[in-house]
Amino acid sequence: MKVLVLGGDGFCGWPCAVNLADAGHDVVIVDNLSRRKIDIDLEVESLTPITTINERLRAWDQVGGKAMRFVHLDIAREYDRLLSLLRSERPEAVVHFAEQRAAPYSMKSSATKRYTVDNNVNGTHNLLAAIVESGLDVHIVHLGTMGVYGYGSHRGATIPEGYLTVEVPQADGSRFTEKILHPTDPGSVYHMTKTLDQLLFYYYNKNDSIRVTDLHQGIVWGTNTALTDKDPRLTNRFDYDGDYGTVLNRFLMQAAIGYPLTVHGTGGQTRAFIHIRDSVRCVQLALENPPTSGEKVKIFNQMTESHQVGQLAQKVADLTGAEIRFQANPRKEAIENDLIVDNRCFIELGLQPTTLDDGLLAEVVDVARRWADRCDRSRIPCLSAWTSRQAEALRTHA
Ligand code: NAD
Ligand code: USQ
Repeated sequence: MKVLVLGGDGFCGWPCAVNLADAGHDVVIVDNLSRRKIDIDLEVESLTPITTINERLRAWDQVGGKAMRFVHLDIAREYDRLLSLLRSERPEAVVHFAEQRAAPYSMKSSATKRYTVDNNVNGTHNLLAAIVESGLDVHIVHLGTMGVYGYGSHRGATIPEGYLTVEVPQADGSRFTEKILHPTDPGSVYHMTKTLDQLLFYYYNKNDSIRVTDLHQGIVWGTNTALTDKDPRLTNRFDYDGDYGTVLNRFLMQAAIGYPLTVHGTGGQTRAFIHIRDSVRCVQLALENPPTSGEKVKIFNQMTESHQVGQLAQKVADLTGAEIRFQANPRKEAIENDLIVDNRCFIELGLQPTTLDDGLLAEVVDVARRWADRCDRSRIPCLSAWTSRQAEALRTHA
Protein backbone atom coordinates (compact mmCIF):
# COMPACT_ATOMS: atom_id res chain seq x y z
CA MET A 1 0.00 0.00 0.00
CA LYS A 2 1.06 3.62 -0.49
CA VAL A 3 2.08 5.07 2.89
CA LEU A 4 3.29 8.53 3.90
CA VAL A 5 5.58 8.34 6.90
CA LEU A 6 5.49 11.76 8.59
CA GLY A 7 8.60 12.19 10.75
CA GLY A 8 10.28 9.29 8.94
CA ASP A 9 13.79 10.67 9.55
CA GLY A 10 13.44 10.34 13.34
CA PHE A 11 14.41 7.71 15.89
CA CYS A 12 11.19 5.66 15.62
CA GLY A 13 10.25 6.80 12.10
CA TRP A 14 13.39 5.80 10.19
CA PRO A 15 13.47 2.09 11.20
CA CYS A 16 9.70 2.03 10.69
CA ALA A 17 9.99 3.43 7.16
CA VAL A 18 12.63 0.88 6.09
CA ASN A 19 10.59 -1.91 7.66
CA LEU A 20 7.47 -0.88 5.72
CA ALA A 21 9.45 -0.61 2.46
CA ASP A 22 10.96 -4.04 3.16
CA ALA A 23 7.45 -5.43 3.65
CA GLY A 24 6.62 -4.23 0.12
CA HIS A 25 4.81 -0.97 0.88
CA ASP A 26 5.33 2.13 -1.25
CA VAL A 27 6.85 4.57 1.26
CA VAL A 28 7.19 8.35 1.04
CA ILE A 29 9.04 9.92 3.98
CA VAL A 30 7.87 13.41 4.91
CA ASP A 31 10.01 15.35 7.40
CA ASN A 32 11.11 18.95 7.99
CA LEU A 33 14.39 17.75 9.58
CA SER A 34 13.59 19.84 12.68
CA ARG A 35 15.03 17.15 14.95
CA ARG A 36 18.44 17.51 13.30
CA LYS A 37 18.16 21.29 13.66
CA ILE A 38 17.34 21.01 17.37
CA ASP A 39 20.55 18.98 17.83
CA ILE A 40 22.49 21.84 16.22
CA ASP A 41 20.75 24.39 18.46
CA LEU A 42 21.46 22.29 21.58
CA GLU A 43 25.04 21.64 20.40
CA VAL A 44 24.72 17.90 20.80
CA GLU A 45 24.76 14.97 18.36
CA SER A 46 23.34 11.48 18.20
CA LEU A 47 25.81 9.10 19.88
CA THR A 48 25.75 7.00 16.72
CA PRO A 49 26.89 8.87 13.61
CA ILE A 50 23.89 9.28 11.31
CA THR A 51 24.05 10.19 7.64
CA THR A 52 21.83 12.72 5.88
CA ILE A 53 18.37 11.62 4.80
CA ASN A 54 19.43 11.52 1.12
CA GLU A 55 22.47 9.39 1.93
CA ARG A 56 20.24 7.08 3.98
CA LEU A 57 17.96 6.66 0.97
CA ARG A 58 20.89 6.04 -1.43
CA ALA A 59 22.29 3.41 0.96
CA TRP A 60 18.86 1.79 1.21
CA ASP A 61 18.75 1.57 -2.61
CA GLN A 62 22.25 0.09 -2.69
CA VAL A 63 21.46 -2.67 -0.18
CA GLY A 64 18.58 -3.64 -2.47
CA GLY A 65 15.71 -2.12 -0.47
CA LYS A 66 12.52 -1.08 -2.23
CA ALA A 67 13.07 2.57 -3.12
CA MET A 68 11.60 5.24 -0.85
CA ARG A 69 11.15 8.91 -1.63
CA PHE A 70 11.65 11.94 0.62
CA VAL A 71 9.65 15.17 0.78
CA HIS A 72 10.96 18.05 2.89
CA LEU A 73 7.81 19.55 4.38
CA ASP A 74 6.70 21.08 7.67
CA ILE A 75 3.27 19.59 8.42
CA ALA A 76 2.57 22.22 11.10
CA ARG A 77 3.27 25.22 8.87
CA GLU A 78 2.85 24.22 5.23
CA TYR A 79 -0.80 23.25 5.03
CA ASP A 80 -1.22 23.87 1.28
CA ARG A 81 1.80 21.73 0.40
CA LEU A 82 0.55 18.98 2.70
CA LEU A 83 -2.85 19.04 0.98
CA SER A 84 -1.22 18.97 -2.50
CA LEU A 85 0.95 16.06 -1.42
CA LEU A 86 -2.08 14.08 -0.27
CA ARG A 87 -3.86 14.87 -3.55
CA SER A 88 -0.91 13.87 -5.72
CA GLU A 89 0.19 10.77 -3.78
CA ARG A 90 -3.30 9.54 -2.79
CA PRO A 91 -1.93 7.40 0.09
CA GLU A 92 -4.02 4.69 1.67
CA ALA A 93 -2.38 5.39 5.02
CA VAL A 94 -0.32 8.00 6.85
CA VAL A 95 1.90 7.07 9.78
CA HIS A 96 2.30 10.19 11.94
CA PHE A 97 5.52 10.44 13.97
CA ALA A 98 6.11 14.14 13.21
CA GLU A 99 6.05 15.82 16.61
CA GLN A 100 8.46 17.37 19.12
CA ARG A 101 8.72 14.38 21.41
CA ALA A 102 10.97 15.23 24.36
CA ALA A 103 9.32 16.13 27.67
CA PRO A 104 12.44 17.89 29.07
CA TYR A 105 12.86 19.93 25.86
CA SER A 106 9.20 20.94 26.07
CA MET A 107 9.79 22.22 29.64
CA LYS A 108 13.01 24.19 28.99
CA SER A 109 11.46 27.62 28.49
CA SER A 110 8.28 29.34 27.41
CA ALA A 111 9.72 29.34 23.86
CA THR A 112 10.07 25.53 23.80
CA LYS A 113 6.66 25.09 25.46
CA ARG A 114 5.06 27.25 22.77
CA TYR A 115 6.99 25.57 19.98
CA THR A 116 5.95 22.11 21.20
CA VAL A 117 2.26 23.07 21.38
CA ASP A 118 2.30 24.94 18.02
CA ASN A 119 4.18 22.17 16.24
CA ASN A 120 2.38 19.15 17.63
CA VAL A 121 -1.19 20.39 17.79
CA ASN A 122 -1.06 22.26 14.45
CA GLY A 123 0.67 19.36 12.73
CA THR A 124 -1.96 16.85 13.82
CA HIS A 125 -4.81 19.24 13.07
CA ASN A 126 -3.41 20.16 9.64
CA LEU A 127 -3.21 16.48 8.77
CA LEU A 128 -6.83 15.87 9.78
CA ALA A 129 -8.16 18.97 8.01
CA ALA A 130 -6.16 18.17 4.86
CA ILE A 131 -7.50 14.62 4.74
CA VAL A 132 -11.06 15.96 4.99
CA GLU A 133 -10.40 18.59 2.30
CA SER A 134 -8.78 16.02 -0.02
CA GLY A 135 -11.86 13.80 0.19
CA LEU A 136 -9.57 10.76 0.42
CA ASP A 137 -10.20 7.80 2.71
CA VAL A 138 -6.84 7.70 4.54
CA HIS A 139 -6.09 5.61 7.63
CA ILE A 140 -4.00 7.60 10.14
CA VAL A 141 -1.67 5.61 12.40
CA HIS A 142 -0.53 8.06 15.06
CA LEU A 143 2.24 7.63 17.60
CA GLY A 144 0.81 8.76 20.90
CA THR A 145 2.15 8.03 24.35
CA MET A 146 1.40 5.95 27.44
CA GLY A 147 1.90 9.26 29.27
CA VAL A 148 -1.63 10.40 28.33
CA TYR A 149 -2.99 8.20 31.14
CA GLY A 150 -0.69 9.83 33.66
CA TYR A 151 1.60 8.36 36.24
CA GLY A 152 -0.36 9.16 39.38
CA SER A 153 -1.96 6.38 41.31
CA HIS A 154 -4.22 4.15 39.25
CA ARG A 155 -4.97 2.44 42.57
CA GLY A 156 -3.92 -0.92 41.22
CA ALA A 157 -6.35 -0.74 38.30
CA THR A 158 -5.28 -2.04 34.89
CA ILE A 159 -5.00 0.72 32.29
CA PRO A 160 -7.32 -0.25 29.43
CA GLU A 161 -6.57 0.36 25.75
CA GLY A 162 -7.85 3.92 25.49
CA TYR A 163 -11.43 3.55 26.72
CA LEU A 164 -12.76 3.18 30.22
CA THR A 165 -16.16 1.76 31.09
CA VAL A 166 -17.70 3.95 33.79
CA GLU A 167 -20.89 3.66 35.79
CA VAL A 168 -22.74 6.97 36.20
CA PRO A 169 -25.04 7.33 39.25
CA GLN A 170 -28.30 9.24 38.60
CA ALA A 171 -30.29 11.41 41.02
CA ASP A 172 -33.06 8.77 41.18
CA GLY A 173 -30.56 6.15 42.34
CA SER A 174 -30.37 4.37 38.98
CA ARG A 175 -27.08 3.93 37.12
CA PHE A 176 -25.98 3.66 33.52
CA THR A 177 -22.69 2.53 32.04
CA GLU A 178 -20.75 4.29 29.32
CA LYS A 179 -17.45 3.78 27.49
CA ILE A 180 -15.47 7.03 27.58
CA LEU A 181 -11.94 8.06 26.59
CA HIS A 182 -9.73 7.28 29.58
CA PRO A 183 -9.22 10.52 31.56
CA THR A 184 -5.92 12.20 30.78
CA ASP A 185 -3.27 13.34 33.24
CA PRO A 186 -0.28 14.74 31.33
CA GLY A 187 3.05 15.15 33.15
CA SER A 188 4.68 17.71 30.82
CA VAL A 189 3.74 20.17 28.06
CA TYR A 190 4.86 17.54 25.54
CA HIS A 191 2.59 14.88 27.08
CA MET A 192 -0.22 17.46 27.16
CA THR A 193 0.01 17.87 23.36
CA LYS A 194 -0.63 14.13 23.00
CA THR A 195 -3.78 14.41 25.10
CA LEU A 196 -4.92 17.25 22.79
CA ASP A 197 -4.17 15.03 19.76
CA GLN A 198 -6.52 12.45 21.25
CA LEU A 199 -9.41 14.94 21.27
CA LEU A 200 -8.66 16.03 17.69
CA PHE A 201 -8.86 12.38 16.59
CA TYR A 202 -12.06 11.84 18.56
CA TYR A 203 -13.72 14.85 16.92
CA TYR A 204 -12.64 14.20 13.31
CA ASN A 205 -13.55 10.53 13.65
CA LYS A 206 -17.03 11.50 14.88
CA ASN A 207 -17.61 14.34 12.44
CA ASP A 208 -15.85 13.16 9.28
CA SER A 209 -15.48 9.42 9.86
CA ILE A 210 -11.69 9.67 9.57
CA ARG A 211 -10.19 6.28 10.37
CA VAL A 212 -7.54 6.54 13.09
CA THR A 213 -5.39 4.14 15.08
CA ASP A 214 -3.73 5.91 18.02
CA LEU A 215 -0.76 4.01 19.45
CA HIS A 216 -0.11 4.83 23.11
CA GLN A 217 3.55 3.95 23.06
CA GLY A 218 5.81 3.46 26.06
CA ILE A 219 9.50 4.48 26.26
CA VAL A 220 11.37 3.06 23.29
CA TRP A 221 14.81 1.54 23.94
CA GLY A 222 17.45 -0.02 21.72
CA THR A 223 18.75 1.65 18.59
CA ASN A 224 18.98 -0.46 15.44
CA THR A 225 16.85 -3.11 13.79
CA ALA A 226 18.09 -5.92 11.53
CA LEU A 227 17.43 -3.65 8.53
CA THR A 228 19.17 -0.49 9.81
CA ASP A 229 22.10 -2.75 10.76
CA LYS A 230 22.57 -3.72 7.11
CA ASP A 231 24.82 -0.78 6.29
CA PRO A 232 26.52 1.84 8.52
CA ARG A 233 24.85 4.56 6.44
CA LEU A 234 21.46 3.26 7.60
CA THR A 235 22.35 3.52 11.31
CA ASN A 236 19.61 4.88 13.54
CA ARG A 237 20.07 7.79 15.93
CA PHE A 238 20.88 7.29 19.63
CA ASP A 239 19.91 10.21 21.86
CA TYR A 240 21.75 10.36 25.17
CA ASP A 241 21.62 14.01 26.24
CA GLY A 242 19.59 15.38 29.15
CA ASP A 243 16.81 16.64 26.89
CA TYR A 244 16.26 13.89 24.32
CA GLY A 245 17.89 10.81 25.84
CA THR A 246 15.33 8.45 27.39
CA VAL A 247 15.95 6.65 30.62
CA LEU A 248 16.95 3.11 29.69
CA ASN A 249 19.13 4.05 26.72
CA ARG A 250 20.75 6.69 28.93
CA PHE A 251 21.52 4.18 31.69
CA LEU A 252 23.01 1.74 29.16
CA MET A 253 25.12 4.44 27.56
CA GLN A 254 26.21 5.83 30.96
CA ALA A 255 27.29 2.33 32.00
CA ALA A 256 29.26 1.99 28.75
CA ILE A 257 31.29 5.16 29.38
CA GLY A 258 31.71 4.77 33.15
CA TYR A 259 29.32 7.59 34.14
CA PRO A 260 27.23 7.03 37.28
CA LEU A 261 23.63 6.11 36.40
CA THR A 262 21.42 9.20 36.81
CA VAL A 263 18.36 8.10 38.79
CA HIS A 264 15.91 10.95 39.44
CA GLY A 265 14.57 11.11 42.97
CA THR A 266 14.09 7.73 44.62
CA GLY A 267 13.75 5.85 41.32
CA GLY A 268 10.25 4.74 42.33
CA GLN A 269 8.74 5.94 39.02
CA THR A 270 7.27 3.07 37.01
CA ARG A 271 7.11 3.42 33.24
CA ALA A 272 6.16 1.28 30.24
CA PHE A 273 8.85 0.14 27.77
CA ILE A 274 9.11 -1.30 24.29
CA HIS A 275 12.14 -2.26 22.19
CA ILE A 276 12.57 -0.43 18.87
CA ARG A 277 12.19 -3.74 16.97
CA ASP A 278 8.78 -4.30 18.56
CA SER A 279 7.80 -0.66 17.98
CA VAL A 280 8.46 -1.09 14.26
CA ARG A 281 6.53 -4.36 14.18
CA CYS A 282 3.54 -2.81 16.02
CA VAL A 283 3.26 0.04 13.52
CA GLN A 284 3.18 -2.48 10.67
CA LEU A 285 0.52 -4.55 12.48
CA ALA A 286 -1.59 -1.45 13.08
CA LEU A 287 -1.25 -0.39 9.45
CA GLU A 288 -2.21 -3.77 8.11
CA ASN A 289 -5.23 -4.10 10.46
CA PRO A 290 -7.04 -0.78 9.92
CA PRO A 291 -10.33 0.24 11.51
CA THR A 292 -13.37 -0.26 9.32
CA SER A 293 -15.31 2.68 7.96
CA GLY A 294 -17.38 4.24 10.75
CA GLU A 295 -15.39 2.52 13.51
CA LYS A 296 -14.38 4.75 16.43
CA VAL A 297 -10.71 5.59 17.00
CA LYS A 298 -8.78 2.38 17.68
CA ILE A 299 -6.40 2.79 20.62
CA PHE A 300 -3.61 0.28 21.31
CA ASN A 301 -1.21 0.35 24.25
CA GLN A 302 2.10 -0.09 22.45
CA MET A 303 4.29 -1.40 25.27
CA THR A 304 5.59 -4.78 26.28
CA GLU A 305 6.67 -4.42 29.93
CA SER A 306 6.66 -2.02 32.88
CA HIS A 307 9.63 -1.32 35.15
CA GLN A 308 10.56 0.92 38.02
CA VAL A 309 13.37 3.32 37.08
CA GLY A 310 15.44 2.45 40.18
CA GLN A 311 15.11 -1.28 39.47
CA LEU A 312 16.20 -0.71 35.87
CA ALA A 313 19.28 1.13 37.12
CA GLN A 314 20.03 -1.81 39.44
CA LYS A 315 19.63 -4.25 36.55
CA VAL A 316 22.05 -2.25 34.40
CA ALA A 317 24.46 -1.96 37.35
CA ASP A 318 24.34 -5.74 37.90
CA LEU A 319 25.05 -6.30 34.20
CA THR A 320 27.89 -3.79 33.87
CA GLY A 321 29.21 -2.98 37.35
CA ALA A 322 28.11 0.67 36.95
CA GLU A 323 27.66 2.94 39.95
CA ILE A 324 24.18 4.39 40.65
CA ARG A 325 23.80 8.04 41.68
CA PHE A 326 20.43 9.31 42.96
CA GLN A 327 19.80 12.92 41.91
CA ALA A 328 17.38 15.74 42.68
CA ASN A 329 14.46 15.18 40.35
CA PRO A 330 14.15 17.96 37.72
CA ARG A 331 10.54 16.86 37.08
CA LYS A 332 7.40 17.45 39.07
CA GLU A 333 6.18 13.85 39.12
CA ALA A 334 4.96 11.25 41.60
CA ILE A 335 7.81 9.77 43.67
CA GLU A 336 6.35 6.33 43.10
CA ASN A 337 3.51 4.91 41.00
CA ASP A 338 1.98 1.64 39.94
CA LEU A 339 1.46 0.79 36.27
CA ILE A 340 -0.46 -2.24 35.13
CA VAL A 341 -1.23 -2.05 31.44
CA ASP A 342 -3.52 -3.99 29.14
CA ASN A 343 -1.70 -4.60 25.84
CA ARG A 344 -3.86 -7.44 24.51
CA CYS A 345 -4.60 -5.82 21.12
CA PHE A 346 -1.06 -6.27 19.80
CA ILE A 347 -0.55 -9.65 21.45
CA GLU A 348 -3.74 -10.88 19.74
CA LEU A 349 -2.43 -9.55 16.42
CA GLY A 350 0.66 -11.72 16.87
CA LEU A 351 3.27 -9.49 18.56
CA GLN A 352 5.90 -11.58 20.33
CA PRO A 353 7.36 -9.20 22.91
CA THR A 354 11.09 -8.65 23.13
CA THR A 355 11.99 -8.40 26.81
CA LEU A 356 14.84 -6.81 28.73
CA ASP A 357 16.39 -10.19 29.41
CA ASP A 358 17.01 -11.07 25.79
CA GLY A 359 20.64 -10.01 25.74
CA LEU A 360 19.64 -6.81 23.99
CA LEU A 361 20.71 -4.70 26.97
CA ALA A 362 24.28 -5.84 26.40
CA GLU A 363 23.92 -5.09 22.68
CA VAL A 364 23.02 -1.45 23.43
CA VAL A 365 25.99 -1.17 25.82
CA ASP A 366 28.23 -2.46 22.99
CA VAL A 367 26.87 0.14 20.55
CA ALA A 368 27.43 2.87 23.15
CA ARG A 369 31.00 1.65 23.84
CA ARG A 370 31.80 1.70 20.13
CA TRP A 371 30.83 5.39 19.90
CA ALA A 372 31.91 6.45 23.42
CA ASP A 373 34.38 9.02 22.04
CA ARG A 374 31.47 10.90 20.43
CA CYS A 375 29.85 11.48 23.82
CA ASP A 376 29.95 14.96 25.33
CA ARG A 377 29.73 14.19 29.05
CA SER A 378 28.73 17.75 29.84
CA ARG A 379 25.44 17.15 27.98
CA ILE A 380 24.40 14.16 30.10
CA PRO A 381 22.79 15.92 33.12
CA CYS A 382 19.06 16.67 32.87
CA LEU A 383 18.92 20.42 33.52
CA SER A 384 15.43 21.20 32.30
CA ALA A 385 13.41 21.82 35.47
CA TRP A 386 9.61 21.53 35.53
CA THR A 387 9.12 24.47 37.94
CA SER A 388 11.29 27.00 39.79
CA ARG A 389 11.10 24.69 42.82
CA GLN A 390 12.75 21.85 40.91
CA ALA A 391 15.28 24.31 39.46
CA GLU A 392 16.20 25.37 42.99
CA ALA A 393 16.58 21.73 44.08
CA LEU A 394 18.89 21.09 41.11
CA ARG A 395 21.04 24.11 42.07
CA THR A 396 21.20 23.07 45.74
CA HIS A 397 22.14 19.46 44.98
CA ALA A 398 24.53 20.20 42.10
P1 NAD B 1 12.20 12.12 16.80
O1 NAD B 1 12.27 13.51 17.29
O2 NAD B 1 13.44 11.32 16.66
O3 NAD B 1 11.43 12.07 15.39
C1 NAD B 1 10.39 12.94 15.04
C2 NAD B 1 10.59 13.33 13.58
O4 NAD B 1 9.54 14.20 13.18
C3 NAD B 1 11.91 14.08 13.37
O5 NAD B 1 12.60 13.54 12.28
C4 NAD B 1 11.46 15.52 13.09
O6 NAD B 1 12.35 16.21 12.23
C5 NAD B 1 10.08 15.31 12.50
N1 NAD B 1 9.15 16.44 12.68
C6 NAD B 1 8.83 17.07 13.85
N2 NAD B 1 7.96 18.06 13.61
C7 NAD B 1 7.69 18.05 12.28
C8 NAD B 1 6.89 18.84 11.44
N3 NAD B 1 6.18 19.87 11.90
N4 NAD B 1 6.84 18.55 10.12
C9 NAD B 1 7.57 17.51 9.61
N5 NAD B 1 8.37 16.74 10.37
C10 NAD B 1 8.44 17.01 11.68
O7 NAD B 1 11.16 11.35 17.77
P2 NAD B 1 10.86 9.78 17.88
O8 NAD B 1 11.51 9.30 19.11
O9 NAD B 1 11.11 9.14 16.59
O10 NAD B 1 9.30 9.84 18.15
C11 NAD B 1 8.38 9.75 17.06
C12 NAD B 1 6.96 9.78 17.63
O11 NAD B 1 6.78 8.69 18.53
C13 NAD B 1 6.66 11.06 18.40
O12 NAD B 1 5.38 11.53 18.08
C14 NAD B 1 6.73 10.62 19.85
O13 NAD B 1 5.85 11.38 20.63
C15 NAD B 1 6.30 9.17 19.78
N6 NAD B 1 6.89 8.37 20.87
C16 NAD B 1 8.26 8.26 21.00
C17 NAD B 1 8.77 7.49 22.06
C18 NAD B 1 10.26 7.35 22.30
O14 NAD B 1 10.64 6.74 23.33
N7 NAD B 1 11.13 7.83 21.41
C19 NAD B 1 7.90 6.85 22.95
C20 NAD B 1 6.52 7.00 22.79
C21 NAD B 1 6.02 7.77 21.73
N1 USQ C 1 14.61 9.51 34.40
C1 USQ C 1 15.62 9.22 35.31
N2 USQ C 1 16.89 9.43 34.90
C2 USQ C 1 17.23 9.89 33.66
C3 USQ C 1 16.19 10.16 32.74
C4 USQ C 1 14.90 9.96 33.16
O1 USQ C 1 15.37 8.80 36.43
O2 USQ C 1 18.42 10.04 33.38
C5 USQ C 1 13.21 9.28 34.80
C6 USQ C 1 12.31 10.49 34.60
O3 USQ C 1 12.31 11.34 35.72
C7 USQ C 1 10.95 9.80 34.36
C8 USQ C 1 11.32 8.50 33.66
O4 USQ C 1 12.70 8.27 33.93
O5 USQ C 1 10.36 9.48 35.58
C9 USQ C 1 11.08 8.46 32.18
O6 USQ C 1 11.77 9.52 31.54
P1 USQ C 1 12.13 9.44 29.98
O7 USQ C 1 12.86 10.69 29.61
O8 USQ C 1 12.77 8.15 29.68
O9 USQ C 1 10.67 9.37 29.30
P2 USQ C 1 9.57 10.48 29.03
O10 USQ C 1 9.98 11.83 29.42
O11 USQ C 1 8.29 9.98 29.63
O12 USQ C 1 9.41 10.48 27.45
C10 USQ C 1 9.72 9.37 26.61
C11 USQ C 1 9.74 9.88 25.17
C12 USQ C 1 8.35 10.40 24.81
C13 USQ C 1 7.33 9.31 25.04
C14 USQ C 1 7.40 8.78 26.47
C15 USQ C 1 6.56 7.54 26.65
O13 USQ C 1 10.71 10.92 25.04
O14 USQ C 1 8.34 10.80 23.44
O15 USQ C 1 6.04 9.79 24.79
O16 USQ C 1 8.76 8.36 26.75
S1 USQ C 1 5.90 7.42 28.26
O17 USQ C 1 6.98 7.55 29.24
O18 USQ C 1 5.27 6.11 28.34
O19 USQ C 1 4.96 8.50 28.46
